[in-house]
Amino acid sequence: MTTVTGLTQERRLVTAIPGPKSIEAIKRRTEATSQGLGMAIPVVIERASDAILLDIDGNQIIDLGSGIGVVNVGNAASRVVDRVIEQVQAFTHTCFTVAPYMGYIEVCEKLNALTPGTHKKKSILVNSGAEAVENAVKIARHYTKRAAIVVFEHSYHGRTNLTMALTAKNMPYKEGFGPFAPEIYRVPMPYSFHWVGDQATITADALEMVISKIEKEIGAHNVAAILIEPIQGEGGFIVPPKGFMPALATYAADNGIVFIADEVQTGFARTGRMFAVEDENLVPDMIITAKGIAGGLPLAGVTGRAEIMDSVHVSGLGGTFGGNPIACAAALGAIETIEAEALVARAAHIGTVLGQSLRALQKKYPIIGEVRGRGAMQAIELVEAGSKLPNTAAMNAVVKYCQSKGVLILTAGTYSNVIRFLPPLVITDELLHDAMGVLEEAFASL
Ligand code: PLZ
Repeated sequence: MTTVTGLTQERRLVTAIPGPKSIEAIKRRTEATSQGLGMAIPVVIERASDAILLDIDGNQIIDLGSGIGVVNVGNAASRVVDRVIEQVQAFTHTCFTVAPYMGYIEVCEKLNALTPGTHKKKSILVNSGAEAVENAVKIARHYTKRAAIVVFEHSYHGRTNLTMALTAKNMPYKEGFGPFAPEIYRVPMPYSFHWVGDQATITADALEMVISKIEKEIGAHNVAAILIEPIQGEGGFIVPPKGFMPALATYAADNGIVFIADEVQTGFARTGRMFAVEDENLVPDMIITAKGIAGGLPLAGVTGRAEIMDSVHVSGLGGTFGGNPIACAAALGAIETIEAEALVARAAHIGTVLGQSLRALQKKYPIIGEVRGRGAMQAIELVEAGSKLPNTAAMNAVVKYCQSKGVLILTAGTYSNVIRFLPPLVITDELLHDAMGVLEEAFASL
């Protein structure tokens, strides 16, 4: 694995975290940028390569977040960088709906081929996950001539007005930002850790509740789409019990409802499959991609059945920057990297390594209520020992400790008590073990 920036893949601290240069730079950040923007770690990054971030003080930090599940192929991956340089020298922009170019067409061909299902598919490209979700909803409504959208508890779909309405959690995403878009209906999500019964019972209970809500409170014939994350990301890596999603997809098909999988966080090899829905052989009518699609450049896609995607009139879809040629070149480089470096299998391997370490930790520390996830998308939910009450204080303390030792980890969860692991898929086993060692020290220090 080579990157252009070529940093050695090792953790190395030369100052405290944050170091003096970062402290000065963060003062400028505070002066220049809105406090509405959060910050996971208070260091300023100068370079990055694969799973290592180098800050302006010279510290090398292990990246277990991938910029929220984006640099799956590694930071500054060489195939991405090479193609970007070639493209930026050729041309930077035409607007695809003004004068088309091959990169956009090739990314759509790849999406149509890589997403599940052998039916005829078509795609569009946009700039962000939220914009892709908005377009999927627009297209589903246009196709079905229905308005209602069914979404789930604990879901996250973005920060634009429509996607805030689709997102479940109030703080920090929605507080004070309303009014929200209408015709969004929220239904229960089977969150096994907090529900009662075995997996089969939870699946049956959840399906009964969801379908009853759709039929009694909305009317199935009014529903344009069911929109679901195959594993909920920001909500806390909530994995639905086996059988839940396939049964929903069947219900959707029986009732003329478009079944949409939001694979923004789960997609592009993250879960040990190219797309998480493949785990249950599920074929969604539409699939939303972003984050990992372009190795760090802003790009997102909506891929769906050709008859759905073509139901929109000419010029009904678009946007100035959507599918920018540089982002498309990056996507082709990222997809090539996933294939050439067998990153789907690599994600599964990371899942095994992380899963083993985290379960061993759980045996020693009863505040780890659950270890869950799939592939390189793993999480631990922290509780008050002996209960299922959220332990936000422990989460914050563990994250802070890891940061101070040069390991960047991210949080999540409706109850703000989940630590999530989303490493670049090219991370070495040595770095993973090193990071897990620091995590163990963090729990020991509590
Ligand atoms: N759908 C499933 O995970 C983005 C949000 C980070 P955008 N998740 C990270 C933050 O704090 O804003 C996400 C997602 C799922 C949609 C989105 C939205 O993608 O590219 O951030 O718009």
